Amino acid sequence: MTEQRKWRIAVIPGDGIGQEVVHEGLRVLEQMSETSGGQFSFSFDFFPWGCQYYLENGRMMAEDGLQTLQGYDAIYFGAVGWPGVPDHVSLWGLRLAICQGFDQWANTRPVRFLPGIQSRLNHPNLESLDWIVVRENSEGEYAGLGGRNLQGRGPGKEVAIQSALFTEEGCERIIRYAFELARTRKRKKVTSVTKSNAQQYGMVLWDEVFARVRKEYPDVETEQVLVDAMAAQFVLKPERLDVVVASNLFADILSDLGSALAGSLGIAASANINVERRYPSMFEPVHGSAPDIAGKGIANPIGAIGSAALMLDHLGLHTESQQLLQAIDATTREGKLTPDLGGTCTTAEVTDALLSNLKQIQNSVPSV
Ligand code: GGG
Repeated sequence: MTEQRKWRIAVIPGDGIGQEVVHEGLRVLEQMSETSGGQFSFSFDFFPWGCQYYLENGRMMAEDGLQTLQGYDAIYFGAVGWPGVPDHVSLWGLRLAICQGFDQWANTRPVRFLPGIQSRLNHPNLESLDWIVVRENSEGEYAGLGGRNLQGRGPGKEVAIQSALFTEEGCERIIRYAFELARTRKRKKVTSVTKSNAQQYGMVLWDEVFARVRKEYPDVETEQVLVDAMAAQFVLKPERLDVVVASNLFADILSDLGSALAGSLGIAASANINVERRYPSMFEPVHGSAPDIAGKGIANPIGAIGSAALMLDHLGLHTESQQLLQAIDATTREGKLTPDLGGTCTTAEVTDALLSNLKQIQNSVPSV
């Protein structure tokens, strides 16, 4: 464990089911701190930012929001987006403002096939599947470069340009991150995903950087695949996957596919990392605010709780992070599932079961 024992966490539940699942993640973190016997603790400060805040204040977060968040050890985030506020306004005003403002350039999204969950894949060895999507999180198609013009020419004449930004530095740091991550894993393989046959500037640059960096990692197997073929590989040859690195947009889409194949978007966790630790990193479930089920008490808390496990790992609580992942596995294994996974449990019932599994796991570990 690291020296630091008390962490200040900024909590932004955001919109819709973000509120519900973050509440569950906090229950887990609170129990962990209580059962640590004073070894570590968290203090949580809540920020009411999101679409309701926008409707009341004309902005998604406080004007000095980034300055305020800067002082925290980590950010625990729910979801953003709600009918009545255009999606691009809510996304850019909150999630992207934080990810880009804090240069959280590495977005890791593990795809885990959990026991007791019916996968959409017909695969003989589902529990052996385990891959992680590494999303470039600072530029690419999300650079926000472009504009709309020529409205003055009259109806039907408008033009919109949306440019993707690929910098050599941006490509290199995320590709290197993927290689370093692969080195910590059993399979030690990095698959780089682009569409460089069609995107002949930015993605060719990405491919060239990948070809250069891979030479420094002769111990890591590599593969370069076009995004369309990669989508097929997710479904048809998932055992070939280990670390999959891709641009902002491609990795977003592929990671949704991965978690849907694993059973539901509700189980997918993610970490937005400022690798240099100049700024706080942010941990959030991959899923959005899900207005269709918000307020019903049936949202799946596993994505948010898994994100809390990623946060623990980032803070140096590696054993606790592993224990939490084991508790997630134990809970799905015993069939404590929300309706998105074919179960009948409420959000709170899944967390109740998980908290009790976590206690058992912690008690079975001899203390040192
Ligand atoms: N917790 C993730 C979240 O709220 N996502 C909302 C969303 O629409 N994200 C799109 C993106 O970040 O690419």
